[in-house]
Amino acid sequence: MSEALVTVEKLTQPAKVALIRFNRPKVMNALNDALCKELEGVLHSLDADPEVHVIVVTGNEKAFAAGADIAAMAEFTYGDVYNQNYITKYWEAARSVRKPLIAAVSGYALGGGCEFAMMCDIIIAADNAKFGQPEITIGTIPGMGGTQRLPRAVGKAKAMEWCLTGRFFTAQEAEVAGLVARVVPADKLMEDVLATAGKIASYSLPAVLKVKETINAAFETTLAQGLQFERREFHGTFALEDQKEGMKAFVEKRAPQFKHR
Ligand code: CO8
Repeated sequence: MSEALVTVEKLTQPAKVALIRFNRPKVMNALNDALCKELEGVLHSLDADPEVHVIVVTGNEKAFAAGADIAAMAEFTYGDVYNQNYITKYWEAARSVRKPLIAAVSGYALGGGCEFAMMCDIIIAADNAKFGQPEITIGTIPGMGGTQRLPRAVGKAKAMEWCLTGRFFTAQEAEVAGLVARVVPADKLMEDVLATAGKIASYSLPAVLKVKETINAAFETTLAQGLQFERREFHGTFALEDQKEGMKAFVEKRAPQFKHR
């Protein structure tokens, strides 16, 4: 049997956290169709798994993912990509995940690799990480959201410069620009990411899901609609047992015991 292109572990420490790793080390985790299909299945099943509250995605020390598999893509015709709904076919799965997705980025996150990291909810980068949208250097353009999510994250000036020149940018530049939540020493990346994932997983799951949904609404709505949505969801938390428990525990000066309902 061939080796899995993405590996999955459900961790016990921290609890309720799943760790996905891209596993094509010989080609810098280039994203071919087979890998994308496996990832789609894994994301669907972890999102539906009640034992998992937070999903971490990572690569290896050298590469998170160096983009779409260029050797495979080189042969595609317009008819192939259009008829097969290339990219949309597998990557809508990531967009529909309701649980928090954390990208732990070490090494290269280029093209589709950078774009997948941007689909995640939090990016934590090792200090050796290199991001980039180098599609222009191979005669194409970002196709997995780079031209849309990058300007939303870092503004037009940097998005234009990075997409038009294809220049790789460092973890530090990414942090200053607001693309990544935090930069940490490479040898501490997983420790830091798993501590973050564990903290989120320790909270009430419905409250966590509502935070993700309401923040994402900020990118799809007017301010007035977004505020109204937030207010309704905030009111909605008062129907949760976990809100009662969380506030009661604060008043009683003890740790809350969330039941995720
Ligand atoms: N696709 C296929 N193979 C790759 C890719 C890639 N994206 N990146 C690296 N490899 C392969 C190399 O060909 C090489 O293979 P081999 O050992 O057989 O020669 C191996 O990985 C190691 O790479 P290098 O020898 O080049 O290692 P270096 O350390 O010299 O350089 C780099 C590393 C900088 C990452 C370099 O390999 C590179 O520039 N890679 C291409 C980066 C790129 O242009 N990415 C964008 C691709 S286009 C894209 O992502 C479109 C997005 C929309 C679609 C997404 C759908 C999934």
